[in-house]
This record gives sequence, structure tokens and C-alpha cells, in this order.
Amino acid sequence: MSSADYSLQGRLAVITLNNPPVNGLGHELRSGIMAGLEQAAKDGAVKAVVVIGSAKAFSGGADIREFNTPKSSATPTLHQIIATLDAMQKPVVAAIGGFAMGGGLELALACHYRIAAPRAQLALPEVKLGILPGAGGTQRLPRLIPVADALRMIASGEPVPSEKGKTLGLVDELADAAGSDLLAAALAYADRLIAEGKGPRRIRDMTARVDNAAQFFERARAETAKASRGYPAPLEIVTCVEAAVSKPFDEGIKVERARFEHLVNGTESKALRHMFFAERQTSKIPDIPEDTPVRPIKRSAIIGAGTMGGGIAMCFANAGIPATLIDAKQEALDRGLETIRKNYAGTVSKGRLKQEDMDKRMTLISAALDYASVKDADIVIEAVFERMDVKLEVLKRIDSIARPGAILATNTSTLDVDKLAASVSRPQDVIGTHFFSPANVMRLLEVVRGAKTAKDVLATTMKLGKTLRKVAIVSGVCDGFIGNRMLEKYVQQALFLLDEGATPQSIDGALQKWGLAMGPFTMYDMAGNDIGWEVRKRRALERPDFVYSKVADRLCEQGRYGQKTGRGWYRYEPGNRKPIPDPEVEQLIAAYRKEIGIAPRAIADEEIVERCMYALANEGANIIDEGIALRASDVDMVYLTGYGFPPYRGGPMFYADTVGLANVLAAIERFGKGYQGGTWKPSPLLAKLAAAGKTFN
Ligand code: T1G
Repeated sequence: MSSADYSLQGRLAVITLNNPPVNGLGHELRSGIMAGLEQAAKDGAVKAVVVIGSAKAFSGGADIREFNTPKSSATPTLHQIIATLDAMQKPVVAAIGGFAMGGGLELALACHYRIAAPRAQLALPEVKLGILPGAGGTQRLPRLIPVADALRMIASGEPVPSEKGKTLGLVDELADAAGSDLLAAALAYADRLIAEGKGPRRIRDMTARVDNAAQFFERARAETAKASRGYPAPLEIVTCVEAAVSKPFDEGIKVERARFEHLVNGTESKALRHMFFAERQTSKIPDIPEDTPVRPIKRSAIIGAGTMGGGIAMCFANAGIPATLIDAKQEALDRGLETIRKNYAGTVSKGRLKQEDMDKRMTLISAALDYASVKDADIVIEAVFERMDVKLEVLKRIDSIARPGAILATNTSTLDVDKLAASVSRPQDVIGTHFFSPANVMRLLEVVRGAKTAKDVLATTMKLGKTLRKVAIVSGVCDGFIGNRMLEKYVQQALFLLDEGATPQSIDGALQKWGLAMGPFTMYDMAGNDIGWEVRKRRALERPDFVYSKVADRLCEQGRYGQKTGRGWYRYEPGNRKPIPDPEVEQLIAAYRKEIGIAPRAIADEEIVERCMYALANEGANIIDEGIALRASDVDMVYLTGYGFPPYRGGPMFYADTVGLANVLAAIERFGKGYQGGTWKPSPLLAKLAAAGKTFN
């Protein structure tokens, strides 16, 4: 059954794309479109053709799932459909409702005229998938709209609304409504074209022009190279758009085809496409049906007006949900509200928020010294000091006041959510909502499902995560959940590397060059080395088997907590967050090496990256194996949205897949024979998949 319907409206043929949810141009839909065009071409009674989608979607583009599979080149291909449109002797009108993206917009560009519904979104977003428009978009768009606008649209991948499209010349007509009225408008437009004797108008016959082309593209190339480190697609896009200006159409198409093939087979694109689907998988929970009823969340209360509590309150205010910030001390509340105000003011000053929106959001945030307002809240989140006794006390108070059905959430970053749940009268209403600092910026939200957490509480919290524009990822209960548990193993290796001869700057440098936003030592100086110190002290009691280098303790014993004390792994000039290597730290590390009898050795960047990345992947495998994470792509999303992992590497599990699990296992076995080798225990899941030649994802 083809997913395109063909119908006649008088002398007009209508081809309706019907492949929900986004009219992805998979093989079936392509076959339906081609059949419709051929039928219209040979029907003498047909004088023009309208191609239309649904009110929501003209088309979201090629079916990304087909890439790197035979289906993507199964005939009819999108290129063949476009060639048929180029050969059509009758005008074809694309009627765009909702959005036309990627191959969907390229299909519309190959049609001869375009009419769009109000605010329809038009984009060539392929660059976000590490590729480029591969069906003529880089050759047609610069011929239809100003070259600079075309380059900007393709290199950014950002959509333009149909109103802007009309101004640019991308859209010929704006319908005054969407849905069935769009069809009526499109039919009327097609009739008018016939009446005016307008035949097919092929963009391929137009010319792309730009003044001082050589200079324009030289500047574009320089700017793009600076902005796209690690991502090859943007520079390839500049090459293709330059070909649209400097070469005949068919030559330009050849350039586009070659550059597309190069990119679509590259690791960066596969990583970005993995991330596209991984993000959409996170909300799928095997035992929670998509239609599970959720509890309404109209008001929130947050206990603790510190950095986290304030950031969380902003998340609710940003989503239009009132939040009451509660703290025992007035000065804490004042400081918390002042920090929120400053944060918003900073965004306003950067032009990313209107003053009136800031004012609206500030009115949504109230402050209270007592717990009275907890009784009106639909969710109460505790964000107090990371100590079990403190949290137990706070949860008990919340439990005694919150209304029945309210969700009791804890922002703990490592503590046992089941233990916290067991301390209240309604463990089924308790859940972990682990925000990442700064909470109003970081997209990651680890949703920690307790053994007793009710299904609707989990479903409600996952939906709330979406409302707060977070990437909500389910974690089971364990020390550190997903992200921090893996981070412990990563930091453990980073500290061992210091013992063996590396320096904070050589380790941070190697990892940042590899693509991490920030290396471990810069990160800990920012977060506060005393936080890690607390965790190590607690772990020494609870899990004496967890071996650390003591070098970090030596640093903390000297009060070198990081930026907040002006000295940490690096030193900092007053008012400047730039980490400066500090000889005192190198002396401290050298003294520690003497203490433990280690002769330092030179350590190559490659070993630093392997030891740190494979530590992440190996622990990630254990987390998946234990069912703490639902799937490998969730683990990837945790690192891609919460830990500055480079998207073009796809996440720790995806990266291990690209290295090859057998190679990762062999390296881990090699590390097991080296310094502190006992801390390397290959994950049984890794060993099993490696032996079977399989991958995590
Ligand atoms: N291919 C395959 N599946 C897709 C898809 C696509 N292009 N777009 C969406 N889906 C799935 C998605 O995984 C989800 O699946 C469901 O549809 C709803 O998506 C030749 C080579 C269009 C703005 O990059 O940006 O054309 O989770 O939740 O919020 O030059 O989807 O339900 O199983 O995101 O309404 C270029 C990608 C492709 C657009 C709609 N196109 N899609 O947002 O729905 S490459 C894109 C989006 C290409 C040509 C090149 C968004 C959307 P599931 P959703 P939405």
C-alpha cells in the first residue's frame, strides 16, 4: 500500500503524502509520489498537480533510519522523483503545512511553485545530523534565494517560518490558513497559474549570484572552520554552495552528491544520527505504557534556596509553573532570589530574554521561611545538603504537610532513594529528580525510579521533564545513578594517571583536544574539590574496596578546593576563572609519588583518552547489565547532555562501539596488568558482546 493518495479535482491532480507521523520519505512514500506524478503526467485532462501533506507535516525529510542501508537507494529514489519533476510538462505546486524539512523541502524545491500555511517551518537541517542536503538543496536554494541567506540556512540547519520564506522568495504564496483550507488555497493557486498560462518553472534553470564570490566564500570558509571544530559537514556545505555559484547545475549536483556520500559514511554523522534517535528513545519505558495517566503539576515547592534549589525554581518558572522556594534562613532566601534575578538579568542583557518575560518569571517564584506552602504543591523537591540525615529530616517534614497525591522528589546526586522513600508514609510517591548544575541550563535530568515508585509518578515526572525542556533519563537506584557512578571510575583513572607521571594540564589537555568540553581537573576546580573529598570519605567507610589515589586528598588537606578558594588543581587570578598550571601542585604530586614510591613516566595523550573513556564505557556496561539504565543509548544521552561529551562522538557507549568492543576489552585487559590494575574488572556485558562481535547500541 503506497503512502501517497492520488485524486482528481477537476483538471487538477492532487498527490497527498500520507506516512504519519512526519511523512518521512521512506521507500513506500517515494513509490507513491512517483506513481502519482507519472499518472498525472500521462493524463491529458490534468493541467496541473498539487502535492500536499498533512496539516502537521508536508514532510520531515528522508527516512534517517534507511541511511547506510539498501533501502535508501531503492528506486524510486528521491533523486529520481526530483528528475521526474524537472521533466514534468505541467506545473506542480507544493502545498506546505506544518513543516518541510530536509528532503521534504528539497522535494518542495523541485516542485515548480510553493504555497505555505502560516508559520510553517522550512529547514534544511541535515547539518545537525552531520550531513548536508543530498537531493539538490545546496544547488537549488542558492538559485532561489540570496546566496548568503541560503548558505546561512543550510549551514545552521535552522528553520525559517513561511512568512520569512515568502520574503526570501522561497515561498510564492502564503495561504491564510492551514489544514483543508491549505488545499483549497493550493487548488485556487494552481488554477490561477493555469489561467495565467504559467508552465513549469525549474529552479535548475535559474542562476545563483553573489558579489565578489571568491572573497565571500573565503570569508565564509574561515568563519565556518572556526565555528565547526570536530564537525566536517559545515565546511562541505560551503564547498557545495560555492559550486552552485561557480558551476553549471549538473556539475554542482555531482559535487553535492560526492560530499554527501563522504559525510553520510563518516563517524560524526553516524554519531549525530544516533543521538537524534537516542533522545527520542529516553521517554520509552518498557513497563510504562505511553498513555499512562499522569498527575497534574500546577504548583511546585522547592526546599533549599541554594545553587541547585534556585536553578530548579527557575526551571519551573521558565515553564510557566509557579515555584515556592523554601529555606530556614531569610538570608539564604534573599541570596537565592538575588542569584535568580541576576541569572535572568544576565540572559536579558544578552538579548536572549525579554525584560517582561523575566518579570513574569520572577513573579512565578515566591519565597517562604516555613513549609506551609508545601500543602498546595503538586510536587515538592528537596534540594538540601547532600547528607542522608539532613534529607531524611526534610522529607519527613514534607511528608507531614504535602497533600495526598503530591509527588515527593529528592534532588540527591548519589544517596539511596529507596532509603529516603522508606522514611515517609508514601514511598510510592517518592522519586529522584537529579538536576545537573547549573540546573536552569543543563538539559540532563536523571529520574531515579525507586523500588516502590508508582508507575504514574514515574510517568508524571518524565512528562514534567519534557515540560521543563529537559532530557529526562530513567535510572535505577545505585550509588551515583548513571552519570556520577561512571564519573567515579573516570576520575579514579585520571588520579592514577597523576600518580604515574601525568599532570592536571596534560590530562585535561588530552581530553579537551579529544573533544570533551572540560577535563576532570578543570571540572573539579569549578564544582569544588571538597565535594569529591566528601564522597571519597563516605565511600572509604561504605566501600573500602574502592581504591583512589590519595593525591586529591593531599590537595584538599591544603584547602585547595578550586575556583572558590582561588587555588585547586590550578591557580586562579582574582576575578578570573582561567585555570593556570601551578608548580606548587606539581610539587605536591611529585611528593606524593615519592611517598608511594612511583617513578614518573611520560604518558601519551592516547593512553589518557583510552584509560578515561574505556573506564566510562566499562562502568556504563555494568550499569546496563544491572538494569540501572534501560539501554546503552540512554547512557550515551546522559553524557551527551550532562557531561559535555562531544556529540560527534555519540556518547561513551557509541564511541566504544566505533572503536570495536574487542579492542576496548583488549585494552582493558592490558590496563589490568598495569598500575592499580586490580581496579580494571572487564564488565561481563562488554566481554559477552565483544566475544559475539556485537555492539552496545
Ligand atoms: N526519519 C526517520 N524518522 C523520523 C524523522 C526522519 N527524518 N523525523 C522524525 N522521525 C521520527 C522520530 O524518530 C519519532 O519517532 C517520530 O518520527 C516523531 O518525531 C535527502 C538526507 C520533523 C521537526 O533532520 O526534526 O532529508 O520516537 O518526536 O516533535 O537531503 O522529527 O515516534 O518512534 O521529533 O513533531 C532531514 C528530523 C533528514 C528532520 C518533527 N530531516 N526530524 O518533530 O516529532 S535527512 C530532519 C525532526 C534528509 C535529504 C537528507 C523532527 C520534526 P518515534 P518527533 P516532532
